[in-house]
Amino acid sequence: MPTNLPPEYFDAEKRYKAAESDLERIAALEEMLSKIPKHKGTDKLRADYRRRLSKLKISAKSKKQTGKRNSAFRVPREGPGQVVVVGFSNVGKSALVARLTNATPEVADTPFTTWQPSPGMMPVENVQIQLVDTPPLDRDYLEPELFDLIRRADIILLVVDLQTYPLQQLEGTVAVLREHLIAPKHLEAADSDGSGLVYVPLLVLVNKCDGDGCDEVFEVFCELLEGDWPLLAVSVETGYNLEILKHYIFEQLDIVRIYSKMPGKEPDLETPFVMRGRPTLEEFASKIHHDFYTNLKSARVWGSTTFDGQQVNRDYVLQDGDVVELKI
Ligand SMILES: Nc1nc2c(ncn2[C@@H]2O[C@H](COP(=O)(O)OP(=O)(O)OP(=O)(O)O)[C@@H](O)[C@H]2O)c(=O)[nH]1
Ligand SMILES: [Mg+2]
Repeated sequence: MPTNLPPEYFDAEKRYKAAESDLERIAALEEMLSKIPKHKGTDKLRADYRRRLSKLKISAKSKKQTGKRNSAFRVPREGPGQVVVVGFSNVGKSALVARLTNATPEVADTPFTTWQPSPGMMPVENVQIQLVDTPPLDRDYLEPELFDLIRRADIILLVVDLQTYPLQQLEGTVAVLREHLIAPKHLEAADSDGSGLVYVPLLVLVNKCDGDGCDEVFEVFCELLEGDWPLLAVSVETGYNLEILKHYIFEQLDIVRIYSKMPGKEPDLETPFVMRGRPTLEEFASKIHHDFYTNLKSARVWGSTTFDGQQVNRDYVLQDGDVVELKI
């Protein structure tokens, strides 16, 4: 055993020995490998570990194929939209979800910390939007179900680290997504070979925009970037631009908040019914209760495009902030 191994190697080795699953063993072994200095004296050790790693990966894959599907990768939707945070390792995905939501995913400066998706709810204005942290996409073995989750996302937040080759990270992440038939929505019109692809709205978050000279580095990044990308420089650490991010997500989801009112009573303006797009009165009624949908006699609306208490039809298109009184 070479004597010049760093302490991080031994931490990873401890995790390897304590691991209870192949996936944990793979993560620990990958980290051990990345911590071994590359020189002649370590050639044999590294080759031996690589062999062990590939055996483990084959075993993990075959177990996956025969075993039952991994339910941790099926994240039930909550709230008006599911926003999935993706990117390479160590870019700050978990830190972002931990900062903006009630979830507490592990944040660490060692690579490959996150193993499973974990959702949290992010308050924006008076609604809660779901953000989902995910394992890094630069891992050798990736759960196919991870891509099902990303494919169904309402918005993908693609995080890169401004301080570590952000351009390569962006290209690399987009390439991994594309291999799994996921592409950014804004490229759809120009895509000449888009057969089979699912286009998902995507925002690039250029994280770790803190520290000396980060504005200039961000400028250079933008200059080198080809094409028009929706992107936002942020710092999870300092909170820079995170309010803008929250409102961007809110706008992108096209959220419409409707407040219901009982006849003769004041509306409850604290807790809206949250819908998206251009919901009709009928759709709102069915969201409240099936009886309202089937037996609706009349409805009145207080809102920006109506006069107070105006009677409306079932096909009236509701606006954000409308107060609705249903009668059955
Ligand atoms: N300077 C700086 N460091 C940050 C920022 N955001 C996250 N970090 C640090 O970056 C490291 C990695 O953060 P994580 O949130 O664990 O990264 P991740 O993308 O979830 O990593 P994986 O789970 O391995 O995919 C941690 O040490 C964080 O404290 C930031 O805005 N600025
Ligand atoms: Mg993480």
